[in-house]
Amino acid sequence: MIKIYGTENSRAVRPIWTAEEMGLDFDLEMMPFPPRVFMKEYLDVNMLGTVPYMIDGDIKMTESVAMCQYFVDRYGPTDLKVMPDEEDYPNYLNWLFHADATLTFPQTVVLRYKFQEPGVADAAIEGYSRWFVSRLKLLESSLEDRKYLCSNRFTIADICVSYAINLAKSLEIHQALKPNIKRWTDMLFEREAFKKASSYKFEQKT
Ligand SMILES: N[C@@H](CCC(=O)N[C@@H](CS)C(=O)NCC(=O)O)C(=O)O
Repeated sequence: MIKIYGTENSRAVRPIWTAEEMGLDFDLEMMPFPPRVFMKEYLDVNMLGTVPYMIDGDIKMTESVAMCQYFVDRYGPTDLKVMPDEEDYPNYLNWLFHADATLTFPQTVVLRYKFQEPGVADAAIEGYSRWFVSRLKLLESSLEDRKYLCSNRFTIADICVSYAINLAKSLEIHQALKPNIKRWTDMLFEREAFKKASSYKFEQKT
């Protein structure tokens, strides 16, 4: 049985959403955030203390986008995956990497200095928020003439990239909701599997 460790509103939404879309059976452990502070025993499971973390038999993974790729590759066939012989395959790969290497990277600085260490580096909040918004150019212009990012259908590229917009809402970076991005995420976040993936909460044991 697949086991996923997560926290609310974290990148864990990506593999959970993918698993829900595919109807996979999985066991989910929701924790308080950040688990390395509020659930120290989690460091015995994942030494990095980050979420998500996924275990499937002997397989252990720490990267949310890679988990989505693993699910569609290992447990497909599914339309959520773009095949190497499809025209949009290079775009699919590019979006999967773009999701973190370009988009969520500046957001993590905002998260840290806005909510975790307020007062330590206030200038970084504004600077990295602006930098993030300027990095949305490619996404906004790509969505000008298409409903989904790749192959005219919903894929894990949409799941992985839209997490950055979900996070922007939590970080109160309202400028991220450019017209095409807003239309696209309004549609994606209405999916039942997304609503279910976002509904899982940590419950304190009494
Ligand atoms: N590359 C990892 C990043 C994981 C990551 O940094 N997750 C954040 C939450 S979205 C986290 O665990 N932060 C808490 C911490 O670093 O202690 C992924 O995409 O899964």
